[in-house]
Amino acid sequence: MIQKYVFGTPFETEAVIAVLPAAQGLPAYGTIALESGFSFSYTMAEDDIVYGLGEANRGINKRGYCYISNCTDDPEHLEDKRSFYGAHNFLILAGQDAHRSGDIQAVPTDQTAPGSKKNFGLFIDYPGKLTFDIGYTRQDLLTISCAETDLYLYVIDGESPYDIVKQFRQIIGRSYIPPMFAFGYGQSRWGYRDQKDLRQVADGYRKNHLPIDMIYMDIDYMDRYKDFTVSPERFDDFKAFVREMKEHDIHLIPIIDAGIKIEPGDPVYEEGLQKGFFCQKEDGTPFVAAVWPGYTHFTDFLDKDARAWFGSNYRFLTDMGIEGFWNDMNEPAIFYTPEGAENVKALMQRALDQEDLDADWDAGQEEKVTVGQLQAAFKGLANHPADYASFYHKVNGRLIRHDKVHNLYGYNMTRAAGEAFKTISPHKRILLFSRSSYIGMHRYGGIWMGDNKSWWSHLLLNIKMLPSLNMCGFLYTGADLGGFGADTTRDLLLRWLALGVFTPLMRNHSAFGTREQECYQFEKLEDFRHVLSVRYRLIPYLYSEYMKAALDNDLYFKPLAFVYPDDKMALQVEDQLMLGNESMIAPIYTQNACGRYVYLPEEMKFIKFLPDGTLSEEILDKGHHYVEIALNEVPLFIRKGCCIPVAKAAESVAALDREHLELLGYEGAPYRLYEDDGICTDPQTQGRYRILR
Ligand code: MIG
Repeated sequence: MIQKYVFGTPFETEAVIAVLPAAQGLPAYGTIALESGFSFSYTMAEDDIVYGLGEANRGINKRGYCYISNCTDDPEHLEDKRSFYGAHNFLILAGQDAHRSGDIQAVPTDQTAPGSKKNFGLFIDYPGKLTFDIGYTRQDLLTISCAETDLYLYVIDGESPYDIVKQFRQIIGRSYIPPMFAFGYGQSRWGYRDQKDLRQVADGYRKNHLPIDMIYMDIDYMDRYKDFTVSPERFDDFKAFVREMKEHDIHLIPIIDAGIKIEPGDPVYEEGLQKGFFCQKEDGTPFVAAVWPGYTHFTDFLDKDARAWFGSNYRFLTDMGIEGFWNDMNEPAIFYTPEGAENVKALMQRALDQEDLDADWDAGQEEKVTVGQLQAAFKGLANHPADYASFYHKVNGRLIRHDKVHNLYGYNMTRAAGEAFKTISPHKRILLFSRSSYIGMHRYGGIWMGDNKSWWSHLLLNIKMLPSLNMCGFLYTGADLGGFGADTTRDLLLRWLALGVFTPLMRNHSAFGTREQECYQFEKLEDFRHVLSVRYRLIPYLYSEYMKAALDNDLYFKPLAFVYPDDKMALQVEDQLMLGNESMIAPIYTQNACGRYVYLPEEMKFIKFLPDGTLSEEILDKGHHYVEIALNEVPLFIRKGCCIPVAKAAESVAALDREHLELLGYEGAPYRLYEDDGICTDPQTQGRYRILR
């Protein structure tokens, strides 16, 4: 059961599409205070688990830290960070038959008897900054708070966390469905400059028989970083180049950035300006922010006409044969504003004019500029809170200050594209994913997890984020395999790819200036070929499970606890995931490990895809095991009594034989396969199920 509580005059984010009546009174759980902003607090029993929050730091169980929904371009994903690129305000409190202590503060209004199991979900539909203190200030206290009291609070009662997720997913609408080629492997790098570089990547894969379906184009393809342009110096005939790549079964996937370059005479800029589609400052002039193209304007994606206009511009690239995009910098990221730069300049001038620099500890003693002040000023130029409070959106004729709706920006940029594709490409799906997001965006596109690093710890973070994102509707997702920032290593990339084999978005991406990490850059290519082939062999299964998850508002990745709720051990597992309905993954995320411990909540068949193309299969009992997994092997566990289909290896999705599938797993078990042509926009009517035996 879902109750919708209305506080004040909420902004319509359109995250929820189901029409629900407003509930009377207050929620059955927790305490709500409205004196200084909004706050919801709830005392957690010792072993309550908190799930959710999508793209957030730390564990699958979110207890023990503080998280802030405030979409931020921060490439340092350190353990103490509280905000990443997305704002996914959905969580679940999962009670564990706990005996709730007597001296509870902020007493839940409905104290149930000790020993009862209680679960509830919360979705706080609020587009500004929102804080989730989940046992940070006080270990037993959950507090959700924000500065204003205008919001919708959805409270979901359910039998189990899993049931709560399914109910939630029902009201936020069906998850985005990409074309099937998007289940292939993709190579990306910030730094492929031109058609020559891209051709080299295509050759590196095709000539070495390394499977691939997509090559991503980063900002360098554009004419001086202007959206909806292709550099004429770097491509002689872009349309022909797109065609040439497609002849090799390679889809080029260009990036689109949020800011539009200020360049008098440029048609996109001129039109946006003339029609008033850019965000404005208080004085009515368009807001200016420096990003890659230099000074830019930000399209007002909350204005439906501006959205339609921006979206229609994607046609420039679809007309050249492009079938997929990734939307970047849409938090929106700001390097600096002219105002911010002036402030720093003035401060720097004062520092230059004084004889010496005061050390930090002298701050406040005199009027002198301190070293700390200078450093903070430079650091604070980017993504400065004051800048986000200095421009406005037009929503139904009303002006709304950006910081109050900040978390909706990337969502609506991607929505602009998604809505436009309905006209631009009514019958064929377009690949689309975004960096920034809010719940609701999951209907229009997927997300990637942003600028991680080539660190083993980020491989583990990648695993943990997956089920949380699925709970919030983001099914098409994955991280930069091999790591974006810093230099990767061969073993890290191989292990990360062995996780990526199972993530819907399987993309190797790296930053400008880092070690090259295309699979062919390393010795013993055949190991990479093998891992990528396993992905292709599994595509019929992964696609089928993805489609079931999307069409049934279900999860593609689940925590073990969702499937084995009565197994106390399973509740604690954070480095293994259930995939679809038949399998479990347990990736290796430790340097130099030759294997790992796994916990099996029931008997399972342990499968290894071996480098010679054969399999090893072993039935393992319920319990703890140490399993050996070499660097060039891909492990998978199949649930008792289940089977999964596998195809023959292929080098592209188009070349896959999806007709002749083999079953893997328990003898005699059937598999229900979902199939469609992988491209039509209405899979519900076109798709069909086939029982494989
Ligand atoms: O300021 O386009 O997350 O994937 O390669 C960096 C360059 C801008 C950030 C993205 C990353 C991309 C990079 N972009």
